[in-house]
Amino acid sequence: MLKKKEKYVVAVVGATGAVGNEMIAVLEEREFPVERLRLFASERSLGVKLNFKGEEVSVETLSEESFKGIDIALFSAGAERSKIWAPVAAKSGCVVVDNSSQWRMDPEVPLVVPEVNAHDLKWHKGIIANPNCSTIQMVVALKPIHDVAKIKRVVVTTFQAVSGTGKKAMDELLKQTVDLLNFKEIKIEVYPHQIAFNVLPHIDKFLENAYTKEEMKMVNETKKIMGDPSIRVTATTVRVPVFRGHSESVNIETEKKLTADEVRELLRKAPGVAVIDNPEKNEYPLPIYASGKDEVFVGRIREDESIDNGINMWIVSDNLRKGAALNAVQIAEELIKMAV
Ligand code: 25A
Ligand code: L14
Repeated sequence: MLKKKEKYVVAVVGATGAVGNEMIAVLEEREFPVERLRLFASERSLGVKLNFKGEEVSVETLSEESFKGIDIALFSAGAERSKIWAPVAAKSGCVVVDNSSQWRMDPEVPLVVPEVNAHDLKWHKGIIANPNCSTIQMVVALKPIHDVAKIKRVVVTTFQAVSGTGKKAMDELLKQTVDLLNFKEIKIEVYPHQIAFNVLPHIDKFLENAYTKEEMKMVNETKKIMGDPSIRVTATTVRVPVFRGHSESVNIETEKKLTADEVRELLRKAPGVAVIDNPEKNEYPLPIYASGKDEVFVGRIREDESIDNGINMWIVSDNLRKGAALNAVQIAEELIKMAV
């Protein structure tokens, strides 16, 4: 458990990555009570200095002793690193908020989106998991609907930005685009196919059931965060040549009938949600506008005319902010509210 203090020693593990960078920015912007910031990455980044509140902070490498004196550690260095280092950190009394997929489905680890299930933080044992980016933005919009009308089934298709994969993928999209426009040969390294000017129905690895791991994360994590294993979810996750901001086409079937107006009303009042739904003015959520913002944007809200109690909507959010860094910092904010 976190001890109440005026300011906390905070660590970012994976500080030089796409999500780690954003974590540092979000801690600064939200004026998180940081006594001292410690930054960790691999040996590749030794010597790198990153800016926090106008001061340079040197990147360190991890060792068994690293977590001594650290109160809160935000991890985003991939599942392999979290598997090894999150328990080491927790053992030295530090509370870990882990962005990787490593601990999310562990029954001993709460999986938290503060707007949906902040109450689950009460039972943490030193590690708290930050959900998958596509799942986070979806459940923020689903929760207020589920509370009044009980969602029976969700059918979701995602349109995911390359920044979810990390910096290398962002470089690859940029480089392929420039090379193609200059009639040069392209290099394909990060994804199995060209990503520039293309759409890939493939995120993370394929599993035995023919779904991808990303798709099954959406299925399983949604049930765990919403605390309702009866919600049926099916997902198709797709990579698109967008740098930042995941978009989702979401169809839901509810037990109780809701009109599109009722859904808009519910979502207008929902924490963390912004409704943009004026089709007559061509206004709907777009990843280029969601980029750099904190909200989960919802639009194209309409009744599914093919079933009795169905709603279609379009959900967009910045995958590096609400989908990763912001959600992790919000979890840390909840933790310090609960500290005694
Ligand atoms: O292992 P996984 O689960 O498959 O996940 C790996 C990828 O997922 C991203 C992450 O992006 C990583 O590439 N990622 C992880 N969690 C995510 C989430 N929730 C997520 N993406 C979205 N949502 P990344 O590359 O932007 O960040 C990786 C960070 O982790 C640091 N790191 C690596 N090993 C570490 C470590 N930190 C501590 N201890 C270790 N042992 C990593 O630091 C980075 O901060 P770095 O020093 O290794 O990277 C510095 C720069 O080098 C680039 N790079 C990465 N791999 C290679 C590389 N360059 C050349 N060759 C490589 N093989 C990085 O892009 C970074 O800019
Ligand atoms: O958090 O977009 O499980 O490639 C791992 C892969 C997030 C997105 C996770 C990607 C993800 C990601």
